[in-house]
Amino acid sequence: MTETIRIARFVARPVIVPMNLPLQTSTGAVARAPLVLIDCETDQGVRGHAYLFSITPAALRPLTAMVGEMAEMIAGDELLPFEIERKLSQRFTLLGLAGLQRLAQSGIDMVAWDALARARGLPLARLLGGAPKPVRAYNSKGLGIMPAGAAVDEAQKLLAEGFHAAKIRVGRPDAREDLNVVRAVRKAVGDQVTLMCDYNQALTVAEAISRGEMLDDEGLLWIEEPIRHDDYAGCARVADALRTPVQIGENFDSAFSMLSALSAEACDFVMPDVQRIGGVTGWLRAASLAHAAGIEMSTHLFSEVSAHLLCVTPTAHWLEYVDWADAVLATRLTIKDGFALPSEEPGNGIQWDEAAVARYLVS
Ligand code: SMN
Ligand code: MG
Repeated sequence: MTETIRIARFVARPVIVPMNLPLQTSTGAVARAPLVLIDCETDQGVRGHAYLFSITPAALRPLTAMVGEMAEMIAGDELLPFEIERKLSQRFTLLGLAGLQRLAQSGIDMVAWDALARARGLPLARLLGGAPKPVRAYNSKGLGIMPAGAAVDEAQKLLAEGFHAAKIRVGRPDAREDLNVVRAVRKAVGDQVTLMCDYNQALTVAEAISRGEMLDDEGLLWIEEPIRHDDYAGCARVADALRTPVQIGENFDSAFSMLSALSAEACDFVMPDVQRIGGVTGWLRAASLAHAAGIEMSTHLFSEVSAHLLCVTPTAHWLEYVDWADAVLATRLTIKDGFALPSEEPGNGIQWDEAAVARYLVS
């Protein structure tokens, strides 16, 4: 007999935590991580955990409030992520399933799946029908926009943490500066290391093509978000013009957006973000699309949950590793020889360090 598990309550707490390395992108700096820590307690007292990243502190309180309002709509319901998704998507259709609404709903979904995994005593990957296994990972927590010398030092530091891959942020005002940095890092780390680059939407289509051609012989695994994220026709022109694969996806706000991108042949690889694609549920739907399209799928931020998700992704490519929630986590994703090792502990790998949470709580 399967027991029915019900949602007793949710708790959403805003924190702003220090980052080990601040990150300068072409569109702004991320120096502290504003996070909404979400707990979901079942009627049997099991607690699930997940967090959202509001990117800017300005969005932290509204996002926390949104999670709280949404949580009230499903308190007492059976703990069934697909049913929760159906209910919340219906209730919010007229407002629009995007922006903070989307993040909040993804957070509710992630924490619901975690509570379910813990209630069943299974790691998330096993609950989803797979098993925790090593996933290829790149260290993405640094290599922001910085001078070549600093980038070389930082690349060596990032690789020394057990990685064989790292991502360089590009989009400096002078294109030659980007090229100098990519070449300096390549020279310092050698040919065996995998390097990607990320423009964070900085360019026009014409700039993306000329700057992309400039980087085409540098052996980069991908060029990420060269232009505005939702200009799929423009992305397709860029992808068509370049030999280096074009990567997009962190801004897909559902599997439907990803389908539009794939239909437009906007990119060579995809990397949905679990807090935008619709949590674990949205991820599974996107993973099926990538499988059907025969396209490699990587993750974006949220390394702990994402490591489990890659284990059940048919076209799993790379895990993006960042440690931005570390200050409030009691657990750490294990990194070894270029791979992340999701754990066999029940749940998604997230456990709060409550003393640290108390320290960084935004009142
Ligand atoms: C990124 C996204 C959001 C915050 C910081 C950095 C970047 C990445 O686009 O892909 O890591
Ligand atoms: Mg990116």
